[in-house]
Amino acid sequence: MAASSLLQLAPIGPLADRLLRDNLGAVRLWEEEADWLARHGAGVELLATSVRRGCDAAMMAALPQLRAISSWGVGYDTLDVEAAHARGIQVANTPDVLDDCVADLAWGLLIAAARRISASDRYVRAGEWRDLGGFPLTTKVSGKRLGILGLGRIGTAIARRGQGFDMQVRYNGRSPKDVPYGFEASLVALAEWSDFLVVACGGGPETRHLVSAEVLAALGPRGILVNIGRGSVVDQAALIAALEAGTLGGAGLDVLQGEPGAPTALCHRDNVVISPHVGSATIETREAMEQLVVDNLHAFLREGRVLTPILR
Ligand code: 8YV
Repeated sequence: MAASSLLQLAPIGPLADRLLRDNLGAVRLWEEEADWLARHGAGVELLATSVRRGCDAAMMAALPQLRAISSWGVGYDTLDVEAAHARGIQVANTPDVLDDCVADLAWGLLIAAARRISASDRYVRAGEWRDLGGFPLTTKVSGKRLGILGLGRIGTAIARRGQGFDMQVRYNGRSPKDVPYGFEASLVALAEWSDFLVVACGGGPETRHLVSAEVLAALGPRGILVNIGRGSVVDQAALIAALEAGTLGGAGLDVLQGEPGAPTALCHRDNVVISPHVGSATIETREAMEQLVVDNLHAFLREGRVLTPILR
């Protein structure tokens, strides 16, 4: 393979960056001259990118010989998969290896929001435990009803953990699956039934604002929303309005519209817990994701097929 055949659009992580350069001769676009694409784009056959950097149709058009894209991250809302498939370009993401960590964080946020762990931690640190006495009562988690929007790999890992908390689990998604959890064809009906509604679907136009004002109203003043999918799935203005009106009980959010950063209207609320999009952000999982970016390219070079293709 010629050295210029593999193009890396942006840094991915220390392991992937090193292996892509040392073992696969990747050209790092961000270290090249501004006209590198125009001069060498025609020779690029393989592309490494990430869900953060993405790859749009314009980039693909600049790479007429492109055959495979290997992207870091399970999400593909920033990749034009349709444009790639229309040209027969295989696109790989990094599923499976992050399921456990994202599901763990969903549960962390769910419990933190219900039991107000962050608020009670602030209470202790501010000396209020000593000065004011006991913390206000919070909401029980075990034995409640768990609704999941998007029962893919991550949603399933969240559901499995729900059994350890003696929860009933139902879900909503594109279609019912052969699973031991009830399917609710309507998201409003699922929200009405749920004590906790966890968003575990991907982003993009298909899922934009699925969690609407109506869904939040159905979840209700004792209901808690958790989002570890994408900020775009939730109508954030409606979420803020519902929290302000007290028509929603609380929220645990790893992803937000307009991230990085969070609106003050969410930051100052004790019934909201926010983490900075860290679902997969553990040493072990990030390493596995980076390795899979590299393995997908090796598999394509060896067998003409990436290991974990996005099938649409
Ligand atoms: C990343 C993710 O943490 O894989 C994804 O799609 O959302 C996460 O694993 C995120 O993309 C970091 O920016």
